[in-house]
Amino acid sequence: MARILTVGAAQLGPIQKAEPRSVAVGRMVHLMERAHRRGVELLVFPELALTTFFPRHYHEDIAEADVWFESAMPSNETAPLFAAARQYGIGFHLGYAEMAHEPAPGGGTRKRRFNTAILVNPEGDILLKYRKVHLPGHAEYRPERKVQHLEKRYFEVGDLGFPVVRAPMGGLPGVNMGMMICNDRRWPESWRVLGLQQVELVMLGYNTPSLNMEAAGFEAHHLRVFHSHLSIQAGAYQNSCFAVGTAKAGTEDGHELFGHSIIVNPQGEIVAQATSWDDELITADCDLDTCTLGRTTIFAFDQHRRPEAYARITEQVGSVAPPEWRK
Ligand code: ING
Repeated sequence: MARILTVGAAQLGPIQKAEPRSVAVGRMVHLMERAHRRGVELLVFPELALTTFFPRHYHEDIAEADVWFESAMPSNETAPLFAAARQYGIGFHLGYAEMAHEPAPGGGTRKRRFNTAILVNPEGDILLKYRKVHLPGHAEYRPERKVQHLEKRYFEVGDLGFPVVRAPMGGLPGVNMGMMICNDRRWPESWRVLGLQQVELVMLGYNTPSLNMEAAGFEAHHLRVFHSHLSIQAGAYQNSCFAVGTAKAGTEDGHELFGHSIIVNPQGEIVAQATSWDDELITADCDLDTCTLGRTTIFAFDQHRRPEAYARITEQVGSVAPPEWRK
Protein backbone atom coordinates (compact mmCIF):
# COMPACT_ATOMS: atom_id res chain seq x y z
CA MET A 1 0.00 0.00 0.00
CA ALA A 2 1.62 3.29 -1.16
CA ARG A 3 2.21 5.83 1.59
CA ILE A 4 0.69 8.91 -0.05
CA LEU A 5 0.67 12.25 1.81
CA THR A 6 -1.00 15.20 0.09
CA VAL A 7 0.98 18.32 0.95
CA GLY A 8 0.50 21.98 0.13
CA ALA A 9 2.63 25.09 0.04
CA ALA A 10 0.58 28.09 1.16
CA GLN A 11 2.55 30.93 -0.37
CA LEU A 12 1.77 34.35 1.08
CA GLY A 13 1.87 37.63 -0.78
CA PRO A 14 3.30 40.70 0.91
CA ILE A 15 2.53 41.66 4.50
CA GLN A 16 2.96 45.41 4.93
CA LYS A 17 4.60 46.78 8.05
CA ALA A 18 1.32 48.27 9.25
CA GLU A 19 -0.71 45.11 8.62
CA PRO A 20 -2.03 43.53 11.85
CA ARG A 21 -1.49 39.82 12.50
CA SER A 22 -5.24 39.26 12.29
CA VAL A 23 -5.17 40.11 8.57
CA ALA A 24 -2.28 37.76 7.86
CA VAL A 25 -3.93 34.99 9.91
CA GLY A 26 -7.20 35.57 8.04
CA ARG A 27 -5.38 35.14 4.73
CA MET A 28 -3.78 31.94 6.02
CA VAL A 29 -7.12 30.53 7.19
CA HIS A 30 -8.51 31.24 3.71
CA LEU A 31 -5.61 29.33 2.16
CA MET A 32 -6.23 26.47 4.60
CA GLU A 33 -9.90 26.33 3.58
CA ARG A 34 -8.84 26.05 -0.07
CA ALA A 35 -6.26 23.45 0.88
CA HIS A 36 -8.98 21.43 2.59
CA ARG A 37 -11.05 21.46 -0.60
CA ARG A 38 -7.99 20.19 -2.47
CA GLY A 39 -7.49 17.28 -0.06
CA VAL A 40 -4.34 18.68 1.52
CA GLU A 41 -3.26 16.88 4.71
CA LEU A 42 -0.19 18.98 5.61
CA LEU A 43 0.16 22.69 4.75
CA VAL A 44 3.44 24.63 4.81
CA PHE A 45 3.31 28.39 5.49
CA PRO A 46 6.35 30.69 4.98
CA GLU A 47 9.08 31.92 7.32
CA LEU A 48 7.97 34.82 9.59
CA ALA A 49 4.46 34.36 8.22
CA LEU A 50 2.66 36.61 10.72
CA THR A 51 4.37 39.91 9.98
CA THR A 52 6.32 41.82 7.42
CA PHE A 53 9.97 40.77 7.03
CA PHE A 54 10.98 43.12 9.86
CA PRO A 55 14.78 42.35 9.79
CA ARG A 56 14.89 44.85 6.90
CA HIS A 57 14.12 47.59 9.48
CA TYR A 58 16.72 48.95 11.92
CA HIS A 59 15.76 49.42 15.57
CA GLU A 60 18.57 50.93 17.66
CA ASP A 61 16.86 49.63 20.80
CA ILE A 62 16.31 45.94 20.16
CA ALA A 63 13.37 45.97 22.61
CA GLU A 64 11.52 48.13 20.06
CA ALA A 65 11.50 45.07 17.79
CA ASP A 66 9.68 42.98 20.38
CA VAL A 67 6.39 43.94 18.70
CA TRP A 68 7.32 41.56 15.88
CA PHE A 69 7.66 38.55 18.20
CA GLU A 70 5.18 36.01 19.57
CA SER A 71 5.41 35.34 23.31
CA ALA A 72 2.84 32.55 23.12
CA MET A 73 1.94 30.00 20.47
CA PRO A 74 -0.95 29.69 19.97
CA SER A 75 -2.06 33.17 20.97
CA ASN A 76 -5.30 35.08 20.50
CA GLU A 77 -4.07 36.23 17.09
CA THR A 78 -3.03 32.75 15.90
CA ALA A 79 -5.86 30.77 17.54
CA PRO A 80 -8.04 30.96 14.37
CA LEU A 81 -5.35 29.09 12.44
CA PHE A 82 -5.20 26.29 15.03
CA ALA A 83 -9.01 26.17 15.04
CA ALA A 84 -9.16 25.89 11.24
CA ALA A 85 -6.57 23.10 11.32
CA ARG A 86 -8.69 21.22 13.82
CA GLN A 87 -11.87 21.86 11.78
CA TYR A 88 -10.32 20.65 8.53
CA GLY A 89 -8.07 17.92 9.98
CA ILE A 90 -4.97 19.53 8.46
CA GLY A 91 -1.46 19.60 9.94
CA PHE A 92 0.54 22.74 9.32
CA HIS A 93 4.02 24.30 9.45
CA LEU A 94 4.24 27.92 10.60
CA GLY A 95 7.21 30.25 10.66
CA TYR A 96 7.23 33.10 13.19
CA ALA A 97 9.48 35.21 15.42
CA GLU A 98 9.62 33.47 18.81
CA MET A 99 10.12 35.32 22.10
CA ALA A 100 11.04 32.72 24.73
CA HIS A 101 11.19 33.68 28.42
CA GLU A 102 13.73 31.38 30.01
CA PRO A 103 15.37 31.20 33.46
CA ALA A 104 18.33 33.57 33.60
CA PRO A 105 21.64 32.11 34.88
CA GLY A 106 21.61 34.49 37.86
CA GLY A 107 17.92 33.98 38.68
CA GLY A 108 14.82 35.59 37.17
CA THR A 109 13.96 35.21 33.51
CA ARG A 110 15.55 36.43 30.27
CA LYS A 111 14.16 37.07 26.81
CA ARG A 112 15.46 34.88 24.01
CA ARG A 113 14.56 35.71 20.42
CA PHE A 114 14.59 33.14 17.61
CA ASN A 115 13.49 32.83 13.98
CA THR A 116 11.32 29.77 14.61
CA ALA A 117 9.14 27.23 12.81
CA ILE A 118 6.72 24.74 14.31
CA LEU A 119 4.95 21.66 12.99
CA VAL A 120 1.41 21.31 14.37
CA ASN A 121 -0.96 18.35 14.01
CA PRO A 122 -4.72 18.80 13.48
CA GLU A 123 -5.29 18.31 17.20
CA GLY A 124 -3.09 21.31 17.91
CA ASP A 125 -0.10 19.39 19.31
CA ILE A 126 3.24 21.01 18.45
CA LEU A 127 5.05 17.95 17.07
CA LEU A 128 8.33 19.73 16.32
CA LYS A 129 9.99 23.10 16.83
CA TYR A 130 12.99 24.38 14.92
CA ARG A 131 15.03 27.59 15.44
CA LYS A 132 16.92 28.97 12.47
CA VAL A 133 20.62 28.12 12.61
CA HIS A 134 22.04 30.00 9.61
CA LEU A 135 21.29 33.68 10.17
CA PRO A 136 22.27 35.73 7.11
CA GLY A 137 22.98 39.43 7.00
CA HIS A 138 24.53 41.49 9.79
CA ALA A 139 23.98 42.72 13.36
CA GLU A 140 24.74 46.47 13.05
CA TYR A 141 23.35 49.12 10.72
CA ARG A 142 25.20 49.14 7.39
CA PRO A 143 24.73 52.49 5.59
CA GLU A 144 26.18 51.18 2.33
CA ARG A 145 23.40 48.61 1.90
CA LYS A 146 20.33 49.33 -0.19
CA VAL A 147 18.26 47.51 2.42
CA GLN A 148 19.27 46.24 5.85
CA HIS A 149 19.16 42.51 6.66
CA LEU A 150 19.41 42.41 10.47
CA GLU A 151 18.64 38.79 11.37
CA LYS A 152 21.90 38.62 13.33
CA ARG A 153 20.67 41.61 15.35
CA TYR A 154 17.22 40.34 16.25
CA PHE A 155 17.68 36.56 16.50
CA GLU A 156 19.93 34.19 18.40
CA VAL A 157 21.39 31.23 16.52
CA GLY A 158 18.98 28.32 16.82
CA ASP A 159 19.80 25.93 19.70
CA LEU A 160 17.64 22.92 18.72
CA GLY A 161 19.81 21.49 15.95
CA PHE A 162 17.98 20.07 12.93
CA PRO A 163 15.51 17.60 14.50
CA VAL A 164 13.38 15.04 12.69
CA VAL A 165 10.24 13.54 14.22
CA ARG A 166 8.23 10.49 13.12
CA ALA A 167 4.55 11.21 13.79
CA PRO A 168 1.13 10.44 12.34
CA MET A 169 0.12 12.82 9.54
CA GLY A 170 -2.81 12.70 7.14
CA GLY A 171 -3.90 9.11 6.74
CA LEU A 172 -0.43 7.75 7.60
CA PRO A 173 0.57 6.29 10.98
CA GLY A 174 4.12 7.63 10.74
CA VAL A 175 5.93 10.23 8.59
CA ASN A 176 9.53 11.36 9.17
CA MET A 177 9.33 15.17 9.11
CA GLY A 178 11.97 17.85 9.54
CA MET A 179 12.34 21.58 9.04
CA MET A 180 14.79 24.30 8.14
CA ILE A 181 14.31 28.01 7.47
CA CYS A 182 15.22 30.13 4.45
CA ASN A 183 18.98 30.66 4.42
CA ASP A 184 19.45 27.16 5.91
CA ARG A 185 18.50 25.73 2.48
CA ARG A 186 21.73 27.11 0.98
CA TRP A 187 23.89 25.07 3.33
CA PRO A 188 24.19 21.34 2.45
CA GLU A 189 24.97 20.60 6.11
CA SER A 190 21.35 21.45 7.02
CA TRP A 191 20.01 18.86 4.60
CA ARG A 192 22.52 16.14 5.49
CA VAL A 193 21.81 16.33 9.24
CA LEU A 194 18.13 15.78 8.41
CA GLY A 195 19.01 13.06 5.89
CA LEU A 196 21.04 11.23 8.53
CA GLN A 197 17.78 10.97 10.50
CA GLN A 198 15.91 9.41 7.52
CA VAL A 199 13.78 12.49 6.93
CA GLU A 200 11.06 11.94 4.30
CA LEU A 201 9.63 15.46 4.13
CA VAL A 202 11.55 18.71 4.70
CA MET A 203 9.43 21.82 5.25
CA LEU A 204 10.97 25.26 4.82
CA GLY A 205 9.65 28.77 4.51
CA TYR A 206 11.59 31.69 3.05
CA ASN A 207 11.53 35.47 2.63
CA THR A 208 14.09 36.17 -0.10
CA PRO A 209 14.64 39.56 -1.75
CA SER A 210 14.27 39.39 -5.53
CA LEU A 211 17.28 41.71 -5.94
CA ASN A 212 20.73 41.44 -4.43
CA MET A 213 20.86 43.88 -1.51
CA GLU A 214 24.57 43.46 -0.79
CA ALA A 215 25.74 45.76 -3.59
CA ALA A 216 28.92 43.68 -3.38
CA GLY A 217 28.97 42.66 -7.00
CA PHE A 218 26.80 41.92 -10.02
CA GLU A 219 24.28 39.10 -9.68
CA ALA A 220 21.87 38.59 -12.57
CA HIS A 221 18.29 38.80 -11.32
CA HIS A 222 17.23 35.40 -12.63
CA LEU A 223 19.89 33.77 -10.46
CA ARG A 224 17.98 34.64 -7.28
CA VAL A 225 15.29 32.10 -8.05
CA PHE A 226 17.72 29.68 -9.71
CA HIS A 227 19.86 29.51 -6.53
CA SER A 228 16.80 28.96 -4.36
CA HIS A 229 15.51 26.10 -6.51
CA LEU A 230 19.02 24.66 -6.98
CA SER A 231 19.49 24.51 -3.20
CA ILE A 232 16.15 22.81 -2.53
CA GLN A 233 16.35 20.40 -5.47
CA ALA A 234 19.91 19.38 -4.58
CA GLY A 235 19.03 18.95 -0.91
CA ALA A 236 16.04 16.75 -1.69
CA TYR A 237 17.93 14.64 -4.25
CA GLN A 238 21.09 14.17 -2.16
CA ASN A 239 19.06 13.09 0.87
CA SER A 240 16.32 11.26 -1.01
CA CYS A 241 13.44 13.18 0.51
CA PHE A 242 10.54 15.42 -0.44
CA ALA A 243 10.82 19.16 0.19
CA VAL A 244 8.29 21.96 0.36
CA GLY A 245 9.69 25.48 -0.02
CA THR A 246 7.10 28.18 0.67
CA ALA A 247 7.72 31.85 -0.02
CA LYS A 248 6.42 35.03 1.41
CA ALA A 249 6.45 37.09 -1.80
CA GLY A 250 5.59 40.42 -3.36
CA THR A 251 6.46 43.97 -2.44
CA GLU A 252 6.49 44.82 1.27
CA ASP A 253 6.73 48.57 1.84
CA GLY A 254 8.60 48.92 -1.43
CA HIS A 255 10.87 45.92 -0.96
CA GLU A 256 10.36 43.00 -3.35
CA LEU A 257 10.51 39.34 -2.29
CA PHE A 258 10.26 36.59 -4.91
CA GLY A 259 7.71 33.79 -4.85
CA HIS A 260 8.26 30.63 -6.90
CA SER A 261 7.32 28.30 -4.03
CA ILE A 262 7.99 24.68 -4.99
CA ILE A 263 7.38 21.10 -3.99
CA VAL A 264 10.27 18.78 -4.88
CA ASN A 265 10.43 14.96 -4.98
CA PRO A 266 13.34 12.68 -3.93
CA GLN A 267 14.64 12.71 -7.52
CA GLY A 268 15.08 16.46 -7.21
CA GLU A 269 12.24 17.19 -9.64
CA ILE A 270 9.95 20.16 -9.11
CA VAL A 271 6.47 18.62 -8.99
CA ALA A 272 4.58 21.86 -8.28
CA GLN A 273 5.51 25.55 -8.53
CA ALA A 274 3.75 28.79 -7.72
CA THR A 275 3.55 31.31 -10.56
CA SER A 276 2.29 34.39 -8.74
CA TRP A 277 3.89 36.58 -6.09
CA ASP A 278 0.71 36.62 -4.01
CA ASP A 279 -1.30 34.29 -1.79
CA GLU A 280 -1.24 31.03 -3.76
CA LEU A 281 -1.75 27.35 -2.98
CA ILE A 282 0.21 24.62 -4.73
CA THR A 283 -0.27 20.95 -3.88
CA ALA A 284 1.20 17.52 -4.62
CA ASP A 285 0.51 13.90 -3.74
CA CYS A 286 3.79 12.68 -2.23
CA ASP A 287 4.39 8.95 -2.38
CA LEU A 288 6.80 8.73 0.56
CA ASP A 289 7.94 5.24 -0.45
CA THR A 290 9.75 6.84 -3.39
CA CYS A 291 12.30 8.03 -0.81
CA THR A 292 13.44 4.42 -0.51
CA LEU A 293 15.11 4.06 -3.91
CA GLY A 294 17.76 6.74 -3.37
CA ARG A 295 18.19 5.80 0.28
CA THR A 296 18.98 2.16 -0.59
CA THR A 297 21.13 2.74 -3.68
CA ILE A 298 23.11 5.84 -4.63
CA PHE A 299 22.57 7.49 -1.21
CA ALA A 300 22.73 4.42 1.00
CA PHE A 301 24.63 6.40 3.62
CA ASP A 302 25.76 3.35 5.63
CA GLN A 303 27.35 1.77 2.54
CA HIS A 304 28.93 4.80 0.90
CA ARG A 305 29.63 7.67 3.32
CA ARG A 306 33.20 8.06 4.62
CA PRO A 307 33.06 10.34 7.70
CA GLU A 308 36.78 9.88 8.29
CA ALA A 309 37.31 12.04 5.21
CA TYR A 310 34.88 14.76 6.32
CA ALA A 311 36.58 16.11 9.44
CA ARG A 312 36.96 19.63 8.02
CA ILE A 313 33.18 19.98 7.84
CA THR A 314 32.78 20.11 11.62
CA GLU A 315 36.30 21.13 12.69
CA GLN A 316 36.51 24.30 10.59
CA VAL A 317 34.20 27.34 10.50
CA GLY A 318 35.80 29.37 7.73
CA SER A 319 37.87 28.13 4.81
CA VAL A 320 41.69 28.08 4.85
CA ALA A 321 44.07 28.71 1.94
CA PRO A 322 45.52 25.56 0.34
CA PRO A 323 49.28 24.80 0.35
CA GLU A 324 51.22 26.34 -2.54
CA TRP A 325 52.48 23.78 -5.05
CA ARG A 326 56.29 23.59 -5.39
CA LYS A 327 58.07 21.69 -8.15
N1 ING B 1 16.70 35.43 3.26
C1 ING B 1 17.64 35.23 2.24
C2 ING B 1 17.90 33.77 1.91
O1 ING B 1 18.85 33.14 2.31
C3 ING B 1 19.82 35.77 1.31
C4 ING B 1 18.92 35.97 2.48
C5 ING B 1 19.34 35.97 0.00
C6 ING B 1 21.08 35.35 1.53
C7 ING B 1 20.19 35.77 -1.08
C8 ING B 1 21.95 35.15 0.46
C9 ING B 1 21.50 35.35 -0.86
O2 ING B 1 17.12 33.29 1.11
C10 ING B 1 16.61 34.87 4.50
N2 ING B 1 15.57 35.30 5.25
O3 ING B 1 17.41 34.04 4.91
